[in-house]
Amino acid sequence: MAATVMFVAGCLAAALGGARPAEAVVLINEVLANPGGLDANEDGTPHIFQDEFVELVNPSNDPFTLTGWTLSDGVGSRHVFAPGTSISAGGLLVVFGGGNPAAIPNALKASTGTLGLNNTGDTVSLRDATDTLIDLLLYTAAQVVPGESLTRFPDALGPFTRHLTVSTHPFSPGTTTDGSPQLPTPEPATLWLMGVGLLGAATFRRHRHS
Ligand SMILES: [Ca+2]
Ligand SMILES: [Ca+2]
Repeated sequence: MAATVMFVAGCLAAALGGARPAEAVVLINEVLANPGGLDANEDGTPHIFQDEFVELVNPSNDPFTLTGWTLSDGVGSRHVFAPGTSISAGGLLVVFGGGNPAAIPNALKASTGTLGLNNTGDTVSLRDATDTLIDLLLYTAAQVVPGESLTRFPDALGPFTRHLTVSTHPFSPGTTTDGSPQLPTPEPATLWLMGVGLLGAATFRRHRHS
């Protein structure tokens, strides 16, 4: 019986290890401060300010509405999220400095017309509608590589790292580092592992009683 308990516990631990924290709030997930002549918003025009972006991620299992939330650089507020702006469960949302990011999934343009991300270092902060700080990225000039973003890896969970160290692409606005529109969903694996655990326990019991 002890072996059965340990087997099931191990499966549950493995399943929980890959689960998203249900209580997590929206986070800053990726920042491109220096587009480096690349057309990150895919509007056909490389632009030193318009192609800057800040990507957010919602690691929770429920959609989240960002009404009145703000994105700021070291100077002040650069974007206010319009009423009803939502980010899906496990989804991403990206704010570009400007241009026409129509080809990018879940993309917006900064409401002030710029994100103002300095190449020499800056702070990017996400605040809720009551101006409470939710997430902050402080980067230095040494971390800014032209044409390459800083991204959390794994998406939503890990620390910030250079995008090309975890991907063959220099950035991934609106998607995870591997190009998915959603964070990986642990539910099917969780159910599968729990199923294996229960099957294992049932088999073990049958053998004991036979
Ligand atoms: Ca562009
Ligand atoms: Ca991304």
